[in-house]
Amino acid sequence: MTRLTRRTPPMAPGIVHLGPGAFFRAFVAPYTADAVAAHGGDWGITAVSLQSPRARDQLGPQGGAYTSVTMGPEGEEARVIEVIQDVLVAPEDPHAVQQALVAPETKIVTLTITEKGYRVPDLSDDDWPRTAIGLLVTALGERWRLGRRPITILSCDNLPDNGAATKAACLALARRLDETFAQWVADNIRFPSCMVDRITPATTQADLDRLEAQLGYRDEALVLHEPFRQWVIEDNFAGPRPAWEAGGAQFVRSVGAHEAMKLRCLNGTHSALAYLGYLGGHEAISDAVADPVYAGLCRYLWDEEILPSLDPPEGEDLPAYTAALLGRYQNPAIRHRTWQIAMDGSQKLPQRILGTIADNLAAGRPIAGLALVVAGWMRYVGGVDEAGADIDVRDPMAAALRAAHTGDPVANLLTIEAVFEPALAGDARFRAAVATAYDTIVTHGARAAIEDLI
Ligand code: CS2
Repeated sequence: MTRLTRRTPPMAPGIVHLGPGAFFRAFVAPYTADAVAAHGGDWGITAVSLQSPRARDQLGPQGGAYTSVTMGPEGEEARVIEVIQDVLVAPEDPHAVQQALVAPETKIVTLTITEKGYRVPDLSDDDWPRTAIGLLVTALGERWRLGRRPITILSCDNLPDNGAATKAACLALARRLDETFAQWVADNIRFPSCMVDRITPATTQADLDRLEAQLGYRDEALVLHEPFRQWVIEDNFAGPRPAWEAGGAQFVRSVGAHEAMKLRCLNGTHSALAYLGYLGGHEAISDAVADPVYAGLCRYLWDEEILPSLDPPEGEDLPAYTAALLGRYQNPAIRHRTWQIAMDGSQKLPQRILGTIADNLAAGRPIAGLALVVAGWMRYVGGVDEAGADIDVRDPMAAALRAAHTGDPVANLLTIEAVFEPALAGDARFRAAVATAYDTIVTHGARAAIEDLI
């Protein structure tokens, strides 16, 4: 079968993107294609892989072209996206990456590097220039020395205040290098926050084979995603930007309320379904919510514990938002594995679950449901499922999490300050709720523990 190849001429580059995985291909790139289709502009994307050569091996032979497949309950729709102009692999060619970041035509750097990608590297670590923050700050230093125009760095990861978090990480490193430079970064580089949303499961080999038969060509870089997408962006750019509103992006003064709604309602229940669903034997989100107990868990968490913690963002109706979310989870065409969402829980729990718990405790509201999610995570990271089989726990802290499973795992895990703030970990109501939930899961199983709750 023939391989997909690019049909349109190259576009002049304007964006460098770090982390060209499935979410980028299902989200930032299609929005950019919409912007260019509607309003033109030199917004070709230079994609940079920070670790593996996979994206380059997939996209390179296709000239950067790939297919974005919308998977709806009523069928599929394929669209070829051709905004990626080049794919670089940072460990292989750090010089080319720096050149792209420093190039005068680069106006925006977009990031999908996952929660753990924002770590501030240690200068005593030889590897620091190869981390995401190291690459960015090195390039900003070069732009500063050369008097190049300021750029915008747009984080598209699921972190609260992702712009401020990126700025803080870059400034922390820049200050260690040169105070004057750090001040230039603070004064000139813009770091807008944004809320991103589109459910995008990892593409499997079986997906590639099935779509090849349907499309009539082979596409190694293809991505599958749900029809829904939402991008709310703080209107804070250092220079020109693509007309992403052509694809429906909203530009607003402040995205905090949107971010909290999405992280707590969607990602919070996603993590709940990931840990408790995996333990209950559910492979995918759609399988879990087909079980009334797990759908009931989502409704319980939203109605009793999450919505009361939120200020509704302008233009959003929270009960309608969560009702639509359940519909999105039920989409049978999307097989989003609980195991995939369970990854990196130590990096995800604080903004998805623990902040809501802290707010509820402060306001005297209930926390039993969210405490059950924390207990589900604790049970999961022990690395053994309810049938006694090993769980492949993927987490930067996996070894420490596993090691905590001797004696009193709940008490041990609560001492990990990178996950649990001491004030929360020390709250007797929280400790008791998590300990009770953990015992119920261990004794009766995750599903029975949910039935008990709802
Ligand atoms: C998921 C998210 O993998 C995960 O942790 O919760 O990737 C989720 O699918 C997206 O945030 C949806 O926008």
